[in-house]
Amino acid sequence: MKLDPNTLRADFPILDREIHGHPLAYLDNAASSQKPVAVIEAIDRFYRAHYANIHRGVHTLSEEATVAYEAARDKVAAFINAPDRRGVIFTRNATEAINLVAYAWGRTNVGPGDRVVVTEMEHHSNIVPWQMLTQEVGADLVTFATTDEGRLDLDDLDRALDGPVKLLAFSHVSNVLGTVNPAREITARAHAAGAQVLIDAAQSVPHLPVDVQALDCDFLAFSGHKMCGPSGVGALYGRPEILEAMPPFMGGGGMIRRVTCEESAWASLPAKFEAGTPAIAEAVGLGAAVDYLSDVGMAAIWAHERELAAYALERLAELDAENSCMRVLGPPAGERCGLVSFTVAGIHPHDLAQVLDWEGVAIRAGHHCAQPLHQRCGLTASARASFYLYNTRDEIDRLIVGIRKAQDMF
Ligand code: 7TS
Repeated sequence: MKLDPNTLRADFPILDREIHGHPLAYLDNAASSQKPVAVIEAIDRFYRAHYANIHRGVHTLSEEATVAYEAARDKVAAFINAPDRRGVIFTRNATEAINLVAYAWGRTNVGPGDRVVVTEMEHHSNIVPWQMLTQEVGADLVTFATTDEGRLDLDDLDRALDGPVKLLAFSHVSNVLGTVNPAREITARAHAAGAQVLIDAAQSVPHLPVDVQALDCDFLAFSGHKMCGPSGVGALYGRPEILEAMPPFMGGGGMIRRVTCEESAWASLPAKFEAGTPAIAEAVGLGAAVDYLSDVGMAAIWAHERELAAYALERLAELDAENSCMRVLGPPAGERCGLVSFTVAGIHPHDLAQVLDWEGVAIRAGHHCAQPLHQRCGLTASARASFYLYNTRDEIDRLIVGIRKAQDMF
């Protein structure tokens, strides 16, 4: 079923805001998404009626809070088709999920001379933890290339995997190029080379149906705040047998079975990786976000966003046809998600974002936490419009009008 963004917009109170006297056109969804009433109310209800700490009280509220928190885990597990709920660990965000793997798995499984492979199109969250790990243990960090068209260079993957490679970590969808990477094929090739695979799904889980069993990945990381959920909660999926074999990430309450003054024994999964009081209400909110997205339908959301991206590319191409002013990053419409990064000749992306803000149009400008990719593109910054289920063609038209205004000014 096709979704109707104009109906869905009524679910998002913030979209009623005016910015500098204009209706808000929120086109910065790759950075973070807005929240529907269903999520806001689920959090409100939880704090008003059911809040207590979890997994420790015998009193009623603690039991209710525990049930709500664990129900959210079941929802997240079903959403990504995890084979086992014990493989879903709540973290603060995708960044923490990746760091969990880099510390707990990496420092046990990666040694001197081993290789960790990443791609040139990664977000800093999927580069820096691997730089820290490989520098600490004396392993090599190897990058495989991106083509001029903004695709992963799969021919270069063989070179990158040819060695004692322990892990391949790559993004399912690029937050700058919008490229949807052939994740299943890449994962299969890494497995054939003896590596384990971490997929950074921060830009895919919110936007398209993601199935960890079909992908066959070993780890998958994402954030709640980009998928209509609250900030402060995200998730790591890991194969339970791998998570079982890993030492904990952080020590503290909740992750132990038994503690003496000398030593401790770990709790079973998933508690082993959830030290301390977690983001309880936020997890409940993420569960509500999963329900909301599932009700709308991920296939419909994906189709809508791709349609918007195709329309945006078409409109940007019109501008370019007038005076060759545009450079659009990434592959053609059929191969990308609902975001478009670009530069406009003679206008710094930050100035463009400023002019657009005066028109009520929110976009992001900068390196989008992907400096190596921008260097690869010969840029220091770009402008990015990123779409979600509540965006409309009309908002893209306003983006184009805003770009024209900026061109008149500069
Ligand atoms: N991986 C990718 C591919 C991302 O796009 C982001 C955030 C992250 C990881 C990190 O997510 P976090 O929730 O842990 O911060 N990307 C962006 C962006 O493109 N603009 O702002 C944040």
